Amino acid sequence: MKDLLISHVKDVDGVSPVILMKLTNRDFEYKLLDIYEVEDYFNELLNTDLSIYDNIYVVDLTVPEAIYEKLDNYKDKVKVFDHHESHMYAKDKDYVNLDIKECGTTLFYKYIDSIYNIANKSTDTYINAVKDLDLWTYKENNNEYAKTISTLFILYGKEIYIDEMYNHLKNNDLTLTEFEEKMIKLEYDREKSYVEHKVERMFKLKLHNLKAGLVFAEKYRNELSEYILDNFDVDFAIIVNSGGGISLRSRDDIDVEKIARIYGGGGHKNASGLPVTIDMQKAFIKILFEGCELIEDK
Ligand SMILES: [Mn+2]
Repeated sequence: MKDLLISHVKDVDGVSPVILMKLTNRDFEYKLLDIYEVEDYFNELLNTDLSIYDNIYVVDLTVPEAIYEKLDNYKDKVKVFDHHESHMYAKDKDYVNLDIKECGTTLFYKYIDSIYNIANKSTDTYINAVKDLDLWTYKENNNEYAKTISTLFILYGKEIYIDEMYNHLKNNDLTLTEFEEKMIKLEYDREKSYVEHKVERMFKLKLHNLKAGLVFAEKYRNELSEYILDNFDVDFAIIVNSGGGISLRSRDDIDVEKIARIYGGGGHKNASGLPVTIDMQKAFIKILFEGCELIEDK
């Protein structure tokens, strides 16, 4: 028998549970999903034979309310671990572990370690870095290693990142290889020039009585946000990746989760996001090419 892990595809907090599962030596499958895929995936999954799984773990994803109606039938094998405010409606279910002060990976780690004893010095350091990265507290906590894993994730992509980090953790040795050191150095240089270039075209706007600095960018949303918050008189930063999503970042008491919610998103007080929907992209195309006609068949 095997386990099934379903987690978030987008970031280090979403993929790290895969690494933790590997450390247990259990036979398992995993599926990494983007937010907009969750509902369809579960509807399909719940129509298949789930008796092949001992355990089904869902991490760092908000499960839609309608899905819970069906998921309740499998509560002996399903466990959910999440930290999104938008998920709080499920907090009373005994197979759901929600805590907005943690991240998906830390919640899952505590549970998995209590059964399989995977903890060592490196896993503890690693898990803390994931949390500081995901909750955007690495700067105030001076957690350099959080920045390192963020860069490695960008450089390796998710599959290689999972393998490489698994090796580091299994060997209880987080020392970077010479190759990693070199790549990270190159990446920092590239990041610096990217950020400086992008903020040259920052837009400043007033939104719900707060001032925001907005840039269009495909990557380095955290680094760009930091730069904007450090160097401009704004309350929060908005990074628009028109092919992906919109990230909102703030510090201290500025609550961007509230703002994200108004526009159909969610997340955490200092780090939230909202989707760029297909309808928004269509509207954008129509602004770019006035008078064009969108053809629905590809
Ligand atoms: Mn997360």
